[in-house]
Amino acid sequence: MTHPDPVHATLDRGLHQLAAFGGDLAAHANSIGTILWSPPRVVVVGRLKAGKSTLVNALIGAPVAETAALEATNTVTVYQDGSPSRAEVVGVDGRRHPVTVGPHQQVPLPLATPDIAYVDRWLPSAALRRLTLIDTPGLSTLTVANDTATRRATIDGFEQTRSASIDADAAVFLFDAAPRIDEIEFLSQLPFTPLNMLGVLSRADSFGEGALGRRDPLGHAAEHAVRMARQLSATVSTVVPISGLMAQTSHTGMLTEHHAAALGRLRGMPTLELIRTFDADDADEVLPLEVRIQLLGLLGEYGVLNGREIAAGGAAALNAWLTDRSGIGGLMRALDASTTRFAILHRAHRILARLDQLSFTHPAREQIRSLAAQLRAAPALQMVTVLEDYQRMLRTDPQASITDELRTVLTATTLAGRVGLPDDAPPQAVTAEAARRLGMLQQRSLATGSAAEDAAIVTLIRTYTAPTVPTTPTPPPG
Ligand SMILES: Nc1nc2c(ncn2[C@@H]2O[C@H](COP(=O)(O)OP(=O)(O)OP(=O)(O)O)[C@@H](O)[C@H]2O)c(=O)[nH]1
Ligand SMILES: [Mg+2]
Repeated sequence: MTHPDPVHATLDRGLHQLAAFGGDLAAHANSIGTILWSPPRVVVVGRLKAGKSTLVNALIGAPVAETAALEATNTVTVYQDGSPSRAEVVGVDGRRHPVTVGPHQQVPLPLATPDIAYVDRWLPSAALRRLTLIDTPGLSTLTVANDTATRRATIDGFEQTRSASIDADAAVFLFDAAPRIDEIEFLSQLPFTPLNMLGVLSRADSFGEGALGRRDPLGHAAEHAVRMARQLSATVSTVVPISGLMAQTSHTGMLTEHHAAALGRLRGMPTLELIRTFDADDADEVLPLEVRIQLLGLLGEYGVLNGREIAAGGAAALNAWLTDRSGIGGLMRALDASTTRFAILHRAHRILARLDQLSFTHPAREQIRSLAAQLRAAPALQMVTVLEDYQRMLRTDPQASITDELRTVLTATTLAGRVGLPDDAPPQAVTAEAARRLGMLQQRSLATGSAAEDAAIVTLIRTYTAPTVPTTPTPPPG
């Protein structure tokens, strides 16, 4: 398989070389190759009941993840494209237990939840061909067991116990109120950077005073998301306001003509009378109780209150309105941007780490080590080293100017941007600025504060002296 993206192509060539060393290295190359050629893996994390599973369903386009007001998700589940619909329950001991499960069934668990690392779930889905989605139990100090499952799969499992790790390339962090200190602390332990971690302000349809309040909750949430993005800029790239509920309803085919007709019948009813109707035990002549419950479950208060006019135009119109209001389009765009640009660098980092690991344990260590070094030196993978330095600096000194400088280099799409100048700056100005930055770095290298900073300075000096033109990777085949 060939790929136009230079990062993919370079790694692919490297893995072919690894396979050519012979013996069991062909099998290793194959197993590492699956990391390279599978769709980006996005993990959804956040507080208990923040709406994670609902959002996962919306993104998959099918109601596969259990969502409920009372029941909590209790296993980490990896949703990926594949036929037939099936699952494998992976124990914390690394053993896999295959189970059969229909497309709309819950996965039967052959182990007690504390013994489960995660569940691999396959189902045929076009959406999952582009993106593997990982649902996690909510973070909460009240449900220690579930919380542990998420932490184990996302943090502890990461480099040490590969069998128990979910290996995500990007993360979506969901919150419906200001994140707490312990949540921010959890995020800082995840192996992600603000470049591949996206914030979602969930339940936007009930934000603030909610649907019946004085302000439109969606507008209010959008404003708040801008503030949160500024506040959390050391953690997430952006904050997108979302109504997962409206997105789920409009993206999973749950909404029928019957629902639209029922809602359309309430058009023109004054708000107070509408509230009374939904609260009353004896309003069956207006709408039967079960229909009212269904409508609230599908649309939420906001959708019921504001979707009535549109509903009179039929289910397709109501569905389009829900999609538009839900904010899911904005989230998909942000996800695409972060997975195409930064998840691939993150993935390249994981592949090089696998090679490093292999070089410690394998008899052909010399050959593997020199292959890894050769790959790290390849121009297409120059940014992987910058990313690794950025990750280390985020852990040791997130406020340092070097950390900022690394981020500038990573996010730039032009040579001018890399040295912090506007993209259209003239070449002489770019050269002069690179020289100035080199001088500063050489000064700093005389008195650095940490090993991470030492390494970062070496990388930055290399970046400014032998710049390769930044490329915008194309998305993996889907
Ligand atoms: N109004 C409204 N309700 C939502 C939204 N998203 C989820 N809910 C409701 O909130 C409840 C919990 O949703 P889930 O998706 O199960 O939340 P979760 O984060 O997966 O919960 P845990 O897995 O238990 O941590 C359900 O009753 C959902 O219908 C939303 O955007 N708006
Ligand atoms: Mg859940």
